Amino acid sequence: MGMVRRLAGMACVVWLGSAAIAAPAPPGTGTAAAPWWQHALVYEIYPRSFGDSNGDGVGDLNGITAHLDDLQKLGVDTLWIAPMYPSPQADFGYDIADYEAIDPQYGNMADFDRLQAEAKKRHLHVVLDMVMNHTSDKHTWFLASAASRDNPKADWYVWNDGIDAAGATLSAVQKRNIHDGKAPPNNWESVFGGSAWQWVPARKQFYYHRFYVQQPDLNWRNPAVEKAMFGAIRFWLDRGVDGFRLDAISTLFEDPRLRNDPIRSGTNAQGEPNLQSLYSDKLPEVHGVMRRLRAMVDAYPGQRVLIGETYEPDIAQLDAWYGTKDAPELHLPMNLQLGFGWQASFDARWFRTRLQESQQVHGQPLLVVDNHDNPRSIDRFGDGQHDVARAKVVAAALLTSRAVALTYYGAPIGMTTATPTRVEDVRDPVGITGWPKDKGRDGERTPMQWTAGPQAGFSTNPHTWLPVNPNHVTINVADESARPDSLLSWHRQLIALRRDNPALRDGAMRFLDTDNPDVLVYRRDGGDRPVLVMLNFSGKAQPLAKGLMPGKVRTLAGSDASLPATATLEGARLPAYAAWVVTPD
Ligand code: TEU
Repeated sequence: MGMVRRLAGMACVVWLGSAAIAAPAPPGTGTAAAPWWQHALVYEIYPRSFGDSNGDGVGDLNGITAHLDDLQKLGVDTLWIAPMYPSPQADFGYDIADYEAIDPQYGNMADFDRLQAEAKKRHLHVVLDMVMNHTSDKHTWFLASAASRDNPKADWYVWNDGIDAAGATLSAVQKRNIHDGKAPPNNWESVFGGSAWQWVPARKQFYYHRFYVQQPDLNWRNPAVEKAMFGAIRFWLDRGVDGFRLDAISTLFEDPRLRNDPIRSGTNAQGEPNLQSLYSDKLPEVHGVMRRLRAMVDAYPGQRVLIGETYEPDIAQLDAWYGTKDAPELHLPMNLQLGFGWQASFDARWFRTRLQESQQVHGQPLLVVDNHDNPRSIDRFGDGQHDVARAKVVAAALLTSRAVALTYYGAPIGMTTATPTRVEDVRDPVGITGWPKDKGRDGERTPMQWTAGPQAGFSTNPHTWLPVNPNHVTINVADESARPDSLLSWHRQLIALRRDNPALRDGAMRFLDTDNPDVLVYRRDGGDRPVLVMLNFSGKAQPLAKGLMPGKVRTLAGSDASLPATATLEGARLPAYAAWVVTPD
């Protein structure tokens, strides 16, 4: 998928030192020295697919509210709700038609206020998705902008006359997009295929859309755009939301000269040449917007947070998103390298290197291994035979590292990717145009599996927007809650441990036995007792290195039934695909 290509060329960096140890704070709260989000466990909710309260086959806000107790039981403390604003749903909400309202198919503002109030009662923070790069083509801003060249919003989007097609050197994508003798100004391609430029006869001009044609890019060089978008953000801050996940944040600006992006080798799923987004991504001006946004958000009471969707190929480039001490930017840029780097695999060396690097940023790290754009990690890291055992190892790495962790609905129960098998069943447009090379993102967006009953307890309607995965009869919250050895119980155990154990909560992270190709070992030092985490990524029992933790140890969490309650590590073996977390007895 996109990010796998984008992360090509990932650099190797050596871990330099250990982190400062902050004082523990009660769950869900923060102090000035250690704001709540430094210990957050974020849970991404895709509102279409979480809970359907009105039986129309599509999830809604009341459906989320109805399941807050389940989330509290799991132990997460922060909900990121993917876009629930009015939208034609061309990109399932990432095409926003009104930034200050709720899509009627998801409910209304009273439902949102209730969701937020009920969440707060349970010490759950609410983070909204904010799409600043583009709007829907049905947003009134764009409708006005597209009507003529001289309306008050004429310059709110990225418009261009194009170039004379005759005699110009054009890419194949440009050649297919000629109107009134004009070709698009450059070779830029939409992330979802085809030219990134769309002709509008009323203006006799092209507009730029990095994503779907229904998602025109805003012109961030126009100060009125920043003012309007910051106004929308304030609308929600005033309503009490705890922060935002900033969508596609790196692409706000385009090269003022609109130069051609360099061509890389190979073709994308749509059969077009791969481009390097040199002139259409990560322009330096974006950092100015981030600094101003941060200043605005920090001025609000109550520690609001900015989380960024930051696909970066290496840790230095990720670090830039934190800004500096004097000019801070994002609180929590997402580290998507461990989970989605193009070489990501279930391998001790991969996890060790990426976890080591993850600690090298100036602020608090945030690790992500699942989201609504990628096949589920249980499939990406699984081998088809030991998927749950491997998923337990991945969960342990995510939840015992010194990082804010982000998980995605369904991941804690091991929901699998259910990619459509027939093109006529695909809902995500990129899966239709890209079929069969790119089957789209429906597979990771199927309805949440609550029970073994009809529609997995998601809806009373047999026709849900995406089909319920038949494996809900075994993979569901109700059954897994009752099984102590389930993936869900493992998550609950690790989450509680991470919250209550001072070393896991705040302790420095030190890697041991660092040449071991099979077993990843690290120590967390904090409070009065260290914690040792041992993860076997191999399919064989592995001997443990000498001197990891001398004396008798007590098991805090063990993913394999054969692991003893107490043991000495000298001479002990770690079973295949086992995760073992211990502390001195
Ligand atoms: O994704 C931005 C992004 O980088 C995508 O190109 C991503 O790599 C792609 O979806 C993978 O197939 C964000 C949202 O997460 C995504 O759902 C939206 O479609 C996109 O922005 C446009 O808003």
